[in-house]
Amino acid sequence: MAHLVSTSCSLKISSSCKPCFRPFNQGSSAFPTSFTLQTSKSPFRRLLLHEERPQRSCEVHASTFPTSQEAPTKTSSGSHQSSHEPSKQQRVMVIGGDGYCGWATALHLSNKGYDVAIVDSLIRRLFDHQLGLDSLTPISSIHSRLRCWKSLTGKSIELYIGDICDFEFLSETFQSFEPDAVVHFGEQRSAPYSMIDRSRAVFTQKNNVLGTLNVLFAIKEFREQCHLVKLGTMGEYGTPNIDIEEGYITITHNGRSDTLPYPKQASSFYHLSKVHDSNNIAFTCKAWGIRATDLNQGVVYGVRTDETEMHEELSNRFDYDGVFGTALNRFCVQAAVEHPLTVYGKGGQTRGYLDIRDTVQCVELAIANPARPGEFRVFNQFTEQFSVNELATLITKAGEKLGLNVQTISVPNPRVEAEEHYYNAKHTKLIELGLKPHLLSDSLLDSLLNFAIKYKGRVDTKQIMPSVSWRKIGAKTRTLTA
Ligand code: NAD
Ligand code: USQ
Repeated sequence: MAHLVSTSCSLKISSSCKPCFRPFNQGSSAFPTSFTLQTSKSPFRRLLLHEERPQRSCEVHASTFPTSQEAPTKTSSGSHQSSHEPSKQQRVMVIGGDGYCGWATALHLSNKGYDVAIVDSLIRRLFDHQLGLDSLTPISSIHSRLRCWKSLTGKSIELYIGDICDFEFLSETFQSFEPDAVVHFGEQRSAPYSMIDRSRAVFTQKNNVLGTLNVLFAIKEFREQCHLVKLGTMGEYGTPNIDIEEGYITITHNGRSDTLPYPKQASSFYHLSKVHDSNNIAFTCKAWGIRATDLNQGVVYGVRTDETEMHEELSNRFDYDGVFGTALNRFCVQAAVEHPLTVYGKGGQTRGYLDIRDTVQCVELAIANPARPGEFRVFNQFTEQFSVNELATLITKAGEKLGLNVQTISVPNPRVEAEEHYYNAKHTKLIELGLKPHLLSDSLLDSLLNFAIKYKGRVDTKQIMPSVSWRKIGAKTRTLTA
């Protein structure tokens, strides 16, 4: 069923003018995910924005390590290249490479000498159209972005437009590109989006869980040695009243001990989709010897990276709305337009945060130091913890320095979450691999605020307040209006 969705009063998308879709799945009534232009039957699926490379010989690998216990005992970092320079032209497929984290990562890896392909259905751009949202920064089409990158650097990034839930598309993509590593960002990643109504909840879990399952099957079928670097989330753990470990915890119970997956207490249908992904990946590592790294990422902030800075056509997206915008980025934009900072509830909600420049660094480190066959490796990917109140205080101070009048309001919390809680999450494994964090400093906040001020003319203030309530979610398809 199609959604009639708009968060702006002026735009109502009716079924007569909605884009033409191919159903998500035969017989499925869930959210439509691909344009007819992009179906697996399309001969134009692989867009030739790159020079054709010579035919490579097919690598065949036997499956010899069915469980993590049986895998070789060398350390992950010791058994493979550990420098930042790929020793050979490693081929990295970036799924979700048109999105916020994926775009910055694809450029970074290309710049570092990896051979990169982007796989993306462009559905994120469609969500914006449907909900009447827009990035703070103007973003170019993926085709213009890649042309610009090629003309600036001489480096080609291959582009495969399609939905990874379509296994035929994904298999052809795998066979054509032959990745050594797959970085999987390609999911519906907004907790509020997943809580709009039943159909968005169903869509989120189908898109994310089945997409990831397809990636696992594609690796098993076509590239058994390929390393999966999967973007998970710190939100999988929830906010337990004990320290959060990196993936696993050793428990002694009734006199016996075991190291077990850390308990998961996700608090949205989106965050739950990540838990299901993690379970599926862990199982296939054991069963098929897949090598995987689950990057449990915290909330990302910032927009510039060395590569996106090179040209405005390469600009990354910057979401500030109540559905896709995340806390710190939203607060910067709110301060820039002198909208009160929207602290939900008591504001004691504490999370791990990281600069987008560290996202790209972490992914590169994970690729350069791959998991062993059969290993399901979990890294907590963030650099600092803040409560929402702490973020509001930091932005208020930084805003005042720039002459802005920054106020804070407590908005009734649209989510169901602890507003005052213990939070201490470990995050040492990426540092051990060499991560050099960009910590949130006054100068960084200044530059983020100045960036938001530069584009403040593009802000639609009607999109700032939250419009999705965890408690009011219903079965009926909702049309959001501002
Ligand atoms: P984004 O929405 O900007 O990008 C996701 C991209 O994936 C989009 O370009 C979208 O079109 C594509 N995509 C979605 N479903 C697809 C499918 N079935 N087939 C092909 N392409 C598909 O999101 P983001 O902020 O870049 O997040 C990327 C990943 O990182 C997500 O998995 C998210 O859960 C995770 N993450 C993000 C943050 C954050 O703060 N942004 C924090 C922690 C984890
Ligand atoms: N919050 C506010 N005011 C706002 C926005 C958010 O108080 O205006 C609060 C939220 O209630 C929450 C916290 O800030 O307690 C973080 O919310 P968020 O919207 O910044 O982040 P979240 O919904 O958790 O999701 C984002 C990404 C998601 C990723 C997650 C990492 O959208 O893809 O998985 O961050 S984590 O939070 O570690 O799970």
